[in-house]
Amino acid sequence: MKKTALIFGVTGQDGSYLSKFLLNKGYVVHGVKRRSSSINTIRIDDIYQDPFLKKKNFILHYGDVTDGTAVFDIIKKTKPNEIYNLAAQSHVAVSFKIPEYTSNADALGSLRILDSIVKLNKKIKFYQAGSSEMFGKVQTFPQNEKTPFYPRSPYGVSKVYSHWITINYRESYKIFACNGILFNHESPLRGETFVTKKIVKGLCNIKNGTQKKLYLGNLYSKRDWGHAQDYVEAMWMILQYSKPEDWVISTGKQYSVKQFVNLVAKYLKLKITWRGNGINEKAFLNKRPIIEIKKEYFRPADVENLKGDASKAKKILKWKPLKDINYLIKDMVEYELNQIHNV
Ligand code: NAP
Ligand code: G4F
Repeated sequence: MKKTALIFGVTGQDGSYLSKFLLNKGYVVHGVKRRSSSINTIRIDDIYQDPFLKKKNFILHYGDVTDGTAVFDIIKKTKPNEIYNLAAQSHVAVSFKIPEYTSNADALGSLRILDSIVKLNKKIKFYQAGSSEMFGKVQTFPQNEKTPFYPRSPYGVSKVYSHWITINYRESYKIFACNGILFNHESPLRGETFVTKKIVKGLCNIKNGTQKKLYLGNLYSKRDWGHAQDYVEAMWMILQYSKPEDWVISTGKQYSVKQFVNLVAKYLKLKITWRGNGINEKAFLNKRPIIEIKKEYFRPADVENLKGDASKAKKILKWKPLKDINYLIKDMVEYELNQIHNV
């Protein structure tokens, strides 16, 4: 019998890659999308199936993790073997602007799913999309499953709640509920306001002459950036392991935002030079400033120094990241240049 998966957050970056990964494995995939006044399914257009087809293996349902009735009804109707909770207001800076909504979706959303699992079928396996943002003001370096959390945003705090409620339901009701603690992962499908996509798109447009300047915030923040395709495979592996546990997924390599800019510029053969300090730091191309710093892009509290230690997943799950930062940049830049040339 084919396995059935249910993905909350199917229209997002990871939802799109995970859907394709599971379809390739022979799963029937159900996805939950939010009602929206404009089309929000662009990332899954290539796997969309006519709802009137008799034999479908990719089926979409309207729902929202802030709506407990809908969550319960969709799980009841789709009877999944595995649930992946990827649904979240996932932008850290935005979480400072809409903290209450972020908490409702990112903290209580997971509770609503877990509680439905306990009421409907305790055999359903559950994956919670945890984040390295939970480490926040990092207490050890690099960070692994034993590193204490110190979240620095409403987003991070909400994800810590989801982490612990997942463990609490696992221990209380003996369900197969797992946390992935994933470090930043990017791709051509990354949302346009996250820093990697913003840099890639901005520099491609500058090279093409259709944008004059790119405005950024904290250039010295460091991240452990991987490729989303590698990371969705880890989500699946986590649910195939014999026991429900919690797992750090990362590359173990760290770059600053400024280094990421330099790597993208180099790939595009843009010879940029940096001058100035702090808010006045700028990148120049042929004496023209093309990157400037704006205080509006700094966060009330930032996470400055993330680097993961995924030894546990490497040793036990035999997971390893196959795509390094150079591949990631090539993939993102080539996609962006294609978009520009196809307009
Ligand atoms: P993303 O591109 O922002 O996708 C988030 C998904 O959640 C979208 O499908 C979005 O729908 C949906 N969503 C938002 N609010 C919802 C709600 N109230 N009810 C139902 N669905 C809702 O994020 P991603 O990068 O794919 O990340 C997937 C998950 O992993 C998120 O939970 C994120 O917090 C977590 N995570 C991401 C990373 C990373 O580096 N990418 C690292 C660690 C953890 P719309 O398309 O309608 O907005
Ligand atoms: O790309 P970012 O917005 O990602 P951030 O905050 O690390 O969050 C992402 O990764 C988390 C995993 O650790 C996920 F849980 C979360 O859902 C999301 O996917 O920012 C990265 C860094 C930050 O320190 C930020 O201050 O880049 C810095 N930055 C500098 N200039 C900027 C900008 N970030 C954004 N978004 N835009 C800027 O102009």
